[in-house]
Amino acid sequence: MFFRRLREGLHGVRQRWSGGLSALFSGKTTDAAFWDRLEELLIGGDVGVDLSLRYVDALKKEAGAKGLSSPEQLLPLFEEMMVSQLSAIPLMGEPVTLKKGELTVLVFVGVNGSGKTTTAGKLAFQWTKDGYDVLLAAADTFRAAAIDQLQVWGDRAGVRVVAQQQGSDAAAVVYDALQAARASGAEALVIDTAGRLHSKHNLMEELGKMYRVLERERGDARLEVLLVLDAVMGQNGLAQAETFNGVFPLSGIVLSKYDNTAKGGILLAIADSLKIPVRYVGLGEGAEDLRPFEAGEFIRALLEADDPSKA
Ligand SMILES: Nc1nc2c(ncn2[C@@H]2O[C@H](COP(=O)(O)OP(=O)(O)OP(=O)(O)O)[C@@H](O)[C@H]2O)c(=O)[nH]1
Ligand SMILES: [Mg+2]
Repeated sequence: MFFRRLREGLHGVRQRWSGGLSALFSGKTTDAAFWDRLEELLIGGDVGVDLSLRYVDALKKEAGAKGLSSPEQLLPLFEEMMVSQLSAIPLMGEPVTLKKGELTVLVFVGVNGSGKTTTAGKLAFQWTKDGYDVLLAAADTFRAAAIDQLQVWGDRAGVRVVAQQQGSDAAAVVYDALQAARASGAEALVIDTAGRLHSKHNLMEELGKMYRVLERERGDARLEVLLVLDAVMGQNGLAQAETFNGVFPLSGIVLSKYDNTAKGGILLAIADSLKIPVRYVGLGEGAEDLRPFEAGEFIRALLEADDPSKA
């Protein structure tokens, strides 16, 4: 089921990126044109210039060392190269685990509309279903609608939402929510924050303030910070990850909207330069549409021939 959704979600990627890759790897020779085209497809797929060149070099070397000359023989090597690059990062594909009787605080950050509130709602729903005691916090105080939207998820999950008035200090909401979580013995405090441009200094500063409150007040509660990245983000995802990580050290990424048109290469670039693991993928708007990321399947689906009978 998961794989099928992932494959459906990856349909856009395959068409735009690996449609070309699978055609390339079903060709006859690994001549200069082959390597140029590979480089071009990788860069076009948001892998980034630097990493694309390194992949091409590494694959060339392996091909030479092993005496392989047909693209078909190189495909599994290439796949393995990308999978092991992702898998080498600690916590890659690991969902956030809760501990019975202990508090885990989970904060969602990201740019406007990336899927923070939805992902917070999905996790609150799933964790409640798994028998954990969960609390939601509406630290997006910019829009009244944001609080209402989280409340809808709270109602759906049967989870209390800690909120203040629209326009109040987000760090104060975080402080209140932390006290409430302690007082009620909650095992998860899931904090939704306002969407903000990573390039807007004052908004990032507000996030920094939330971080300082959490660090100061959380005691022995565990803190997890997930950046929600919209799958269609492309190269900009790397800049977002870099900036957010500088303000609120990230423990992972959620790749949302993978059921829509999606580009995957940016994950490789982020993994390469920032070593931040992808923990979840969002595959729709429903409460169940959040799954742990799976590096092997992700890369295989990327590279697979676009065979409609399997989709
Ligand atoms: N198809 C699909 N839609 C999603 C997914 N995640 C979120 N959405 C939709 O994307 C839109 C934005 O999601 P939100 O959760 O409101 O995003 P946000 O980051 O909280 O947005 P702001 O608070 O405005 O910054 C909503 O219409 C969601 O239903 C996903 O995995 N798949
Ligand atoms: Mg939101």
